[in-house]
Amino acid sequence: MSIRRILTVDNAADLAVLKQKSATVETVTDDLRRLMDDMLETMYDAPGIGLAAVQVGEPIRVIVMDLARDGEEPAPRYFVNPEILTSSEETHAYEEGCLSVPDYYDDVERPSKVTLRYMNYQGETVVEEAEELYAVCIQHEMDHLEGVLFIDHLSRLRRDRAILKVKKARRAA
Ligand code: K1U
Ligand code: ZN
Repeated sequence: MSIRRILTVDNAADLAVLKQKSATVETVTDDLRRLMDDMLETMYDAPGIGLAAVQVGEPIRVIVMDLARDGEEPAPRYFVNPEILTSSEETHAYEEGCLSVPDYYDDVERPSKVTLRYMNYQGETVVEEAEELYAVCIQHEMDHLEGVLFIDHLSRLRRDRAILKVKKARRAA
């Protein structure tokens, strides 16, 4: 397993990749499982609670996630070709972050509950409901598969301010 570099919005070449729409995966192979293992290790190292393959430069429809809290057993989840089947009318605002927009957090409003279908690590099809942080995180990660960042849900002013903040932090580092 290896830790991959996470693409960030302050780098023009990285941003061009992050804005790409990710391609559908044909089958869950050992190569794909190796990528998912690397993604999980990269996410734990960051640290974060979710990661889309495009964030490590692989624009394919794959996501990893672990919502276990400090002190709980790790609970890795793997999503291949996830689709949202239903979304609740009810919405909820949550202060989101993104490893591709380091150290910037802002409120995004999304449906509170979604039903999703995906293939897991074994390539089995799963249909399940997501709510609370799981619903927030899967919608955030699925936006990545469409080339959408959480800051794209903000006003132009707040989005530009976020990118400027990341660029300034990078220059100061
Ligand atoms: O970049 C990403 O897509 C990962 C992102 C996921 C996410 C967080 C919050 C709301 C929606 C989606 C992150 O993991 S940002 C870092 C973070 O939230 C976190 C880091 C350490 C401990 C706990 C949370
Ligand atoms: Zn993100």
